[in-house]
Amino acid sequence: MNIKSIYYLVILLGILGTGCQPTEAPEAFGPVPSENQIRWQEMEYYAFVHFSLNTYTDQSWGYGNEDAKLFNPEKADCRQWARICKGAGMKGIIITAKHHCGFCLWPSKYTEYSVKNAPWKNGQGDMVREMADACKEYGLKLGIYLSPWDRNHPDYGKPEYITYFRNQLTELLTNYGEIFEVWFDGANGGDGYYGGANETRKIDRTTYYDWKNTYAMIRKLQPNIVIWNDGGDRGDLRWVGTEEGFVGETNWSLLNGTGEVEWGMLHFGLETGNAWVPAEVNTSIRPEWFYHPSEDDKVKSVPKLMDTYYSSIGRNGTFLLNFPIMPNGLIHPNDEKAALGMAKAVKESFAVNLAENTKAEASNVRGNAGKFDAAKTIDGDKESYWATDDSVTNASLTIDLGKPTLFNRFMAQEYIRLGQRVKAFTVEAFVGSAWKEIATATTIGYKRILRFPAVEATKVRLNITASKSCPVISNIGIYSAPVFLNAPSMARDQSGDISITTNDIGPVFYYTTDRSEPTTQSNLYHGPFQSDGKVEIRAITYDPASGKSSPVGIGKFDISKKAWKIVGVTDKNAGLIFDGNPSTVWHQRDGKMPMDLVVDLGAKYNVCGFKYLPDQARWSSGIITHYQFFVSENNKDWKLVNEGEFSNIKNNPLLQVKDFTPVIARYIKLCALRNTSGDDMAGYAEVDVITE
Ligand code: FUL
Repeated sequence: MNIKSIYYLVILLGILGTGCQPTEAPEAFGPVPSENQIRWQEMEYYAFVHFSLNTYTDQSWGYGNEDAKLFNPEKADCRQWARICKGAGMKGIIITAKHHCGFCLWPSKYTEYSVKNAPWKNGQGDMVREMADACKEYGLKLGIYLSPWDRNHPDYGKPEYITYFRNQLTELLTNYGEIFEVWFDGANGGDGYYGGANETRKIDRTTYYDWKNTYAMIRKLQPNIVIWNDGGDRGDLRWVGTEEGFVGETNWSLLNGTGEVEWGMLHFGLETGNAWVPAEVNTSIRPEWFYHPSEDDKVKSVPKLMDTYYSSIGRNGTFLLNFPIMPNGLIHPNDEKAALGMAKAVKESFAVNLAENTKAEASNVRGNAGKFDAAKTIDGDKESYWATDDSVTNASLTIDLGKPTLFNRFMAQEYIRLGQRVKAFTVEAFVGSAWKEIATATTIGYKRILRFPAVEATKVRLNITASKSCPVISNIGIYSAPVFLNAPSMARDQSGDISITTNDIGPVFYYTTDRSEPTTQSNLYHGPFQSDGKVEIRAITYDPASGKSSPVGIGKFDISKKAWKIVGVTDKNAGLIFDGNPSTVWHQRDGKMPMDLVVDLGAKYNVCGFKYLPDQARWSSGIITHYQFFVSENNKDWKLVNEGEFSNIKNNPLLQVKDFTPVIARYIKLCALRNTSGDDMAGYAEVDVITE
């Protein structure tokens, strides 16, 4: 190149650099998502289906010795599942190819414990294949749940099992087309059948599975996959520390790539994390993961599902909603109705983005070529964004709605390809002639949706008050969503007082005591009211302002606890286990495991079951996992009437309900054999009995 051409090149670069003022996009800040993680995050909402031998035994976790012959879903129809999921607005389905019991829904070459030895289709069936075909037909993606813990396999705990596990993974990731997500549950080691050994096997979850090599194998077989793992090694996605269906309001898509993960890190992410590990919120449409007929009337209502929507997708997570499949192989109509009801509510809520076709202005815009200006947040293009100069970490963006507009939702999205940046923001509305703060929040991430009481305003202002680096916002939405009231909750204390509560602000309650459907003509609730013995209260929440009412909430109470006493315990706090309040707890600590809780019911009853609600605090101590339950008429001669495990109680601390053949008893004894913390403590939020 001669001197002259160098001269012209310099001039040209000068023009490009200053004359047209093109501005470089901001540089990525901190960890960023992979293409697979972005594709997954944009799915937002997808399904789990739980189906296995548990479906036929009414269990949560199979022991591994259940008979494969039980599996006979005479109406099995994966197309029904896919049709419902599609109608519900979901983008994929993850099937429990193998749960902890070890039974395989596909005819694996490596075990006899599978559909090939079940009567279903004379052993010729393959549920994973049918699921894959149905997903294809309905335009859904397929995901696989393969439990690392296998309570059936004789080699579980030995190195040979890892080969078996990888062989199964290879079958699943090779023979069924593209798999978008693979799910490795963290429940691990413990007692099981293990090929007849019937023993307890402990493994070190940080080393046993050698995840590093398994991951490499997975990525080779399925280059577009994301890996979910709450076990030792970090996958591509993280659990949020609860199965109740919500992630923290502050939610960083970051974690450290190695090292121990505490509950708080799962729930809120880690602001300083060095790896992109976004949150997936998994929950079931019923309390449990597998189908139990007793839960047919416990399917989550549309308002409850909408709450979960806002607490997952609305908080920078994805939403993985489970359908338990019935023994006949179908999704129950109640579950279908709820899921489709939620889809309708989502559609209605976000049908019209009131920010579109309005004007947007920002306090600072990167460069002056219009490439990163405020209008990019309302142009409907997810690849364009508003960005400020590098040095700016707080800035505001104003949307001029042009006329007084009523709204109650605000949505913002960061352009996460450049990292997650925003640490805090507020939203203001221009009401009349003044700005009014309507919401304050922390992180945004891929998507954040805020809910607030409806406000009528001409302008809306997003103030980013703290950001790790210059903010990069790709989308803003303003919506007027219909409001759904939650069914009220009911509790009865030991004195017999029943109280009705809800999280919704402002409404009133109407209730009945004769099992009739409550209406606004029923009893108006003025505060706790007295009751005795068995009662069933049905109640609705009613909002006089909108004239809307909630679905019906049902509170069923058994015999009165007025005369109940804990035998041999002087600690005054012990009474908290009968106070009807799930958030108060008593820990019994003055003894060694096994530990007995003896209750005098004050009179003889025909007892046919008991209920145990564990401490509801996250990962608390003393949650009973294995128990025996005895009854007595005289506090001397005891009869064992029920024993077993409270499966999955650590991750999902639900009310445990156990039934047995009716027996006359005045005294009951719940014997805690083992707990989640391996120490000498038993914690109880509530204990109750079921009588005939
Ligand atoms: C849990 C398992 O133990 C449950 O049975 C269920 O599969 C759920 C999705 O993960 O931890």
